[in-house]
Amino acid sequence: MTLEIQICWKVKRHYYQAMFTMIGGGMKKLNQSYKEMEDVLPKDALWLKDTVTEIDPKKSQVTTQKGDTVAYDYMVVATGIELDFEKIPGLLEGLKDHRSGVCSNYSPLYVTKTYGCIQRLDSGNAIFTYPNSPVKCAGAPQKIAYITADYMQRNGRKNVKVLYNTALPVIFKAPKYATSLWKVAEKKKVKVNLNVDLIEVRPDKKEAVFKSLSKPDETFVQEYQMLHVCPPHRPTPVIARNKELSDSTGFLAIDKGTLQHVKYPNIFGIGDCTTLPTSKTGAAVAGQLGVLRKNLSAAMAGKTLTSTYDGYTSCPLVTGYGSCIMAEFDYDSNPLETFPFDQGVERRTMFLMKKDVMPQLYFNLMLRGLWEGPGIFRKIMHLGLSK
Ligand code: UQ1
Repeated sequence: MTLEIQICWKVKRHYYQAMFTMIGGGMKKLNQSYKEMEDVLPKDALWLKDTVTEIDPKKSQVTTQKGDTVAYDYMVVATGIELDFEKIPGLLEGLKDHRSGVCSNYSPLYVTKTYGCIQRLDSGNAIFTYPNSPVKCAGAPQKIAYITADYMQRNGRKNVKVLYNTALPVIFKAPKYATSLWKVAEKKKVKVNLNVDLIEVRPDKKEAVFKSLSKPDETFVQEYQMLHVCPPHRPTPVIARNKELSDSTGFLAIDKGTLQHVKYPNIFGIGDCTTLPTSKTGAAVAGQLGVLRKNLSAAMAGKTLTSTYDGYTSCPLVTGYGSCIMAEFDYDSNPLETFPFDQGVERRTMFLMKKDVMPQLYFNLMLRGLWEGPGIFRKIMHLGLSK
């Protein structure tokens, strides 16, 4: 049997989005975060420079924007998640205006604006928001708050007040790291407001409007000098409107252990487009890769699927210029730490891992299929004593 792999994706640049926080903090440049798509795709796969507009799982075929029909025997869906800047009135207007103080590390279009906002900030409120929707890299909205607070402390700018306004009822999903982050916030004088959702930006007045999620009828207005927004996210329409493939949330309905579609055994899913109940990160994708490789191969060989994803995800929580808490946890938010020391404390080594090692690991190993997450190292470092 010959195996033909087709990749259907129109975008010409491939970004390592995990670097965007570092770009926002002025520690990396945008041109370090991407490579041209043709340089990262496997040479022996056929690249269709097109977009899938419809999937017909009953016929095992997809339709593309150019109007072609492409049949498949097996399909891996990796359509990611979309940013919904439009959902918040005034946000795009603020982002597009260079002097507005409104920025977002979430898009390559705006990430280069953030560091200028930090550098110019000398008084007033710096507000950082987390929306009322699933997001990619759930730590990113607060990492940039700590980086900004650190910049203010290092430069003696005492008149700046840093606020982290999150729609979530917790500072972080995994309790172990939540405890650490409350301490970081206190030390860095970052005021954390839970259960508050950004609903409008008024760039002309430099005002942000929030809704209280615990008291739904209540809204309040805060002035800002700097406003960093994590926009609401939405599932990709090609999956969300396909009721055969998605669940009620609009994400690809796959088995949380095997990564196989719940109705169509010749479809698998990976990453942000799926219903996998874990934090959406690049590290989670790394953890899913090995399971996908083994189970897809088994399915293609007509064998039973034996590999199970445990929900592994990791979030390098950068807490300033030189410190990082390396959170790693599973579906149940239990720590799954790689290193034989407590990763719940801020460390310079973990900061250097995040800044210098991870991009290399990603571009040189993971994109070549040679990195399936640190699980194997975790076992070696713990010498089989723990998980
Ligand atoms: C990881 O595997 C990974 O993929 C290359 C990242 O980039 C998105 C990460 O940020 C992290 C933290 C991991 C996990 C690896 C280790 C060694 C903790």
